Amino acid sequence: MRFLHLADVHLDTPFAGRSDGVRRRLQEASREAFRKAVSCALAERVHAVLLAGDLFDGDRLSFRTERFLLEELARLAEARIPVVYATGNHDPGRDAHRTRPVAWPPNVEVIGEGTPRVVTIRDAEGRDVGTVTAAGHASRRETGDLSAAFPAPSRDGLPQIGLLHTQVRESRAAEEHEPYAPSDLLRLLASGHDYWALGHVHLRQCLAESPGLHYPGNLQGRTHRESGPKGGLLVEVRRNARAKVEFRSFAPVRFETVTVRGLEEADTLDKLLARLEAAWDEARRADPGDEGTEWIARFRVAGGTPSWKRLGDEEERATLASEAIREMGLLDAEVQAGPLHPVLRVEEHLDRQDVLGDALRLLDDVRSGRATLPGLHAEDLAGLDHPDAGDAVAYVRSLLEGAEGELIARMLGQGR
Ligand SMILES: [Mn+2]
Repeated sequence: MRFLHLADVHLDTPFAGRSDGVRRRLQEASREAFRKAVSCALAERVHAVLLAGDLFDGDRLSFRTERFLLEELARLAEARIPVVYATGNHDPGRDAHRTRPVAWPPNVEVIGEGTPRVVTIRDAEGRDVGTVTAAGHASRRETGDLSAAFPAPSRDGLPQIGLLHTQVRESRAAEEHEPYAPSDLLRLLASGHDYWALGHVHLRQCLAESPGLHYPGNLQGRTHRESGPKGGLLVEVRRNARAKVEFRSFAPVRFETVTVRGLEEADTLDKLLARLEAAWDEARRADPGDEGTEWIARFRVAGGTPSWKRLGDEEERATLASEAIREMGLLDAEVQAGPLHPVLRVEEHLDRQDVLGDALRLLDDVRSGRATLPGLHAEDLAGLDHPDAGDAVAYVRSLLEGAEGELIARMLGQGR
């Protein structure tokens, strides 16, 4: 059986806090990503499209999205491609469907209750090609393990797929999401299904290959925490065999963050802009995106610079960001201040016989590994639970990056 696995489309996300133009573009981008997914399903002649919850962001459904959704689902109906949609915590079957009626076409199977339902998938000629077992969230706060009620797969030789919006406890970035309908990796692995089409965690990831346990991630990134290409998974699965899983990028807008250093010479707006552009171009050379990708950039400026005071000012950063949008053809941008300080020569202060000299030498010792970090307990370090933080010592070293400049600036009264 071949199918397209999508999750967390979040149609009609409000994108509050952005300008009208950007907000409208982002709302359209979610629809556009879904349209591309439907086109992919048609072009690849899949047997089914599986939606693993959070198709909608909230109760409200805009007229535009209602029309759009029915048109896209009709394209699939015309090609006789069934859609199985299991609801999530943002679009629970009992609590949200009352407030948000949709005239679902007959090719769409909506599963909005926790009782698992078994759907037989047939190809365009009417032959059985696989079985999808799915359960949905009835309320906004499903706290039980919905996978526990899934029946053992039938023994008919057809591929068996589980479809569920769930927080698998062992998944990466799970902590960014509410622990609704939590499930255990081991239970899913032992369930006898060939593939679990999961939704809820917005970070695309493979939890297991055989049986396949996959989160496709959300269809269109919504914040800077959701970077990288976004889309769906094209899956081919046979009974008792390893599934073939291929990522397809559908999101027209991407969120990316770059850190900009080397600002020692940047004493004018144009020089700063040139540094932003150079850092951005370098990042895009490594990861150019799809043709026509639109970008929302976050520039994190850090280190020693003659512009450090201006960059500390929110209004100045907003001006720099709007210049970057214009110059670099970005959809949107923001400039964030990292640790900024005046341009200083650290070496000139290293031999001081005072607390500043001591502190600088200590920093140097920590960085070079000469000083151990005694009594460093992971639980005392805020932020260490971040997935990229690494071990405690590496984490502290990363925090101390550029600290000398800030220390000198503050202790010699040149700080803010
Ligand atoms: Mn979601």
